Amino acid sequence: MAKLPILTAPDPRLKQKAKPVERVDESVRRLMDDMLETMYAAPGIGLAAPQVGALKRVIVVDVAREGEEPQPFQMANPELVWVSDEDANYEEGCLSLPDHYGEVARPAAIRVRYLDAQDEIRELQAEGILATCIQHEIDHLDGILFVDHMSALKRNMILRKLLKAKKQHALPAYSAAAS
Ligand code: GNR
Ligand code: NI
Repeated sequence: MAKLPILTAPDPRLKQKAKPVERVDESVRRLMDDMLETMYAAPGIGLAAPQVGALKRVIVVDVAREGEEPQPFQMANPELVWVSDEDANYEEGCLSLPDHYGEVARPAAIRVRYLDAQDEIRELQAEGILATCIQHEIDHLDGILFVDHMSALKRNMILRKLLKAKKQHALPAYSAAAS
């Protein structure tokens, strides 16, 4: 397995729509395994393939807490086949928006259909943080970040800060000379 670099916003690759996987073959399984390793190392509770620069509809999730039995899910082509009328609010974070958090309302319970690592069709009913995390990851496959669910004011504030941090990181000599 290999730990992969995680893209941070703003990055055009995080705004693109990912392509469905035709079949979960050895290369998709390797991507799923690398993504789980990357997610655990971050650490995070979910990761979508576009966050590691792969524009494929693949996500991994594990919302088990430290000390609990791990509960990893590896999903290709995840699709919501049912969502509850009731919404739930969670304070969300994202490995591609480091150090920024915001409250997002999403359906409280979902049913997701997907291909597992063995290329078998499965369905999972989820609620709580698992339901929120799966929806957050499916959003990534459509180029949507959690800040896109917030007001333009909050979104732009966060994105401006990330852009500034990125410029300072990329051009330390220039920034120092310019300031
Ligand atoms: O690690 C993560 N935590 C999190 C918390 C609340 C709602 C969603 C998430 S997912 C995030 C990892 C990530 O960026 N996945 O795309
Ligand atoms: Ni995210």
